[in-house]
Amino acid sequence: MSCLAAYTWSRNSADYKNEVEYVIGVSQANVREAWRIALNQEIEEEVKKYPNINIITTDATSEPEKQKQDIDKLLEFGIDLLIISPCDTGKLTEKIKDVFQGNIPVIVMDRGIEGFDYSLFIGPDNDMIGRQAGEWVVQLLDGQGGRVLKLCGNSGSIQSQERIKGFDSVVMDYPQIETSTFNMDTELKDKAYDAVLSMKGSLKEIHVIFANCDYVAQGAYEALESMGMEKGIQIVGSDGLNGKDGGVDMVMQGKIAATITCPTGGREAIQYAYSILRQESGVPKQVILRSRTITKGNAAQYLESLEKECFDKGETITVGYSQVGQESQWRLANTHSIQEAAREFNVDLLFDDADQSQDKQIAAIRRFIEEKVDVIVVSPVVETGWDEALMEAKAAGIPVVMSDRKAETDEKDLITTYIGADFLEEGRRAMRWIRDNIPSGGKVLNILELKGNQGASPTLERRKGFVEVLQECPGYQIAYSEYGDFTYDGGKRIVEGYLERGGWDVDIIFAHNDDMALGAVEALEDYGIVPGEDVKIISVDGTSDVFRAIIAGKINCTVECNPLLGPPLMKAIRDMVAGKEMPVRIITEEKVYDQSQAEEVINQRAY
Ligand code: GZL
Repeated sequence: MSCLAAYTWSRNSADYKNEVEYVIGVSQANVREAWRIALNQEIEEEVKKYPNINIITTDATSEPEKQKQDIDKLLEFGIDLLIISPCDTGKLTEKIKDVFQGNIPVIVMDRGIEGFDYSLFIGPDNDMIGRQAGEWVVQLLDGQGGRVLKLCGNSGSIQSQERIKGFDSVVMDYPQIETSTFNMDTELKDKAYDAVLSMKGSLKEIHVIFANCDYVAQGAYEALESMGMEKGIQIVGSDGLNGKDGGVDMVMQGKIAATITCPTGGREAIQYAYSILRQESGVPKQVILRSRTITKGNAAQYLESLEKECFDKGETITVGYSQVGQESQWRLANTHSIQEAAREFNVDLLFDDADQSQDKQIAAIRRFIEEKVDVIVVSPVVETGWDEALMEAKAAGIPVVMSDRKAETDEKDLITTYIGADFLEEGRRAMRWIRDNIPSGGKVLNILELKGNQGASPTLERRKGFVEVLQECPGYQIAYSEYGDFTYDGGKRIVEGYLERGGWDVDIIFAHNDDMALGAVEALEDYGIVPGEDVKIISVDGTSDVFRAIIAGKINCTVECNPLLGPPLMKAIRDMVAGKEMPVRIITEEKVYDQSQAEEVINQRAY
């Protein structure tokens, strides 16, 4: 059941709360814009399936200060979980952090906030939406080039900026496409109408208008129509809402050439909220929703897909899983989690261990295709070189999921979903910990970097994130860096080699994973250097072995990288086979641990 706050406050809150097991507060930025109305409708529709949940919705009328008051009222009411679509990310971050740290689960929707002080983020990839719009505009201009007007409503908002940035990142590769921008401070249709009308004289050179939301696209169309110019200029919108005058409707009426969908996530928010309230395993940290390009050619089919009932018949699903190898404790825990979850989710798992060989992984993919599995999952040992094999899987009609590590492909739509960690953030967290806990004392401290295997996404991105923060910290430098392939022996070998060359001048070791850090510890001790004291050691993964080393004072910090991907992966696979729209990325929950809390948490560690 759901209601707007005004109605609820007037009732005896005890009754409303005691009627059900859970009350969820939904703090809306506003309930005026079409996209937000759609979000509300989706939440209310989904919550009908949960008789033990009531929701209370508040409307901040786009005012950050009012949204903070709304949150306080919801907390006073005694909600069990907060779903919030923030008016303004910067101004709500601290408030959301207070709620989360006050042990009320928080699901942030649509607009991301700084940091990770929330239970779950569900939203679109607005940069991707912009890129998809840019790709369609390039197609519309058919390589002939032309002039594009970017009509940007609410130009100060983060999602407008991300959409325009994504759009520009595509069209900038086509010098024959010239763009101009008209910024408006709101996304209102009438503002767009007046703006386009005011450009009458200069519209003759314009071939396409890109509107960063369908409301603006509608205003632009109506202005062009009033000047008899609607046939000469094509419009590409964003949001792709269905319903009358929504983006999909405008495409079907021929008013706009395309719209890029921006799913609201309302359904997923209630589904995950229920899992969080029941403390179920497998709830990720971020769910990034997929956007689709809707044109006259696929609009009807898209609308039909929305009506399709997704029902998991519980039948056995056959999954071919190509695993990197057995190089680390993390990998062993990851394999165990995948195999356990396969049994739990009624998945027949064909498991192949590639011993860190891409050739073996590609051979395994081809074997899975021959065996006509339902889904192929790959943990790619390196980021590139997958196009040919994945195109064969696509031709065979077998969806491919990337688990744990990412793959880059030239061809589009070869990968259905990525489920794993935010390696960039892991690298940033490692260097932030160094900055905050190892004062450089006016010197420049030397860092020895033990890297994973060359070309692997965790290797590339952990380094990139680490360096991003390092560049702001003049008291530190990477003095030496070498690939250790994520193995214990790799870490040991690099440190021994450095020691044997003489002149040990390293203050800090940053290891891309725990196994290499532990190998480094052995090498240091063999040379009479005290690890954790003479040399501070920071690693990534958070395995039990490293927790024991932290408690023994030999390692100083580990940045968690969750290997327990089995439950969210198998749940996503069952959803996909049942016909549900798959998120484009599912990112796992991760923390940072050091000597101040290692002893307290080691017994809770699952790997
Ligand atoms: C990270 C994973 C990395 C671990 C290593 O998701 O791919 O590979 O950090 C593992 O321990 O070998």
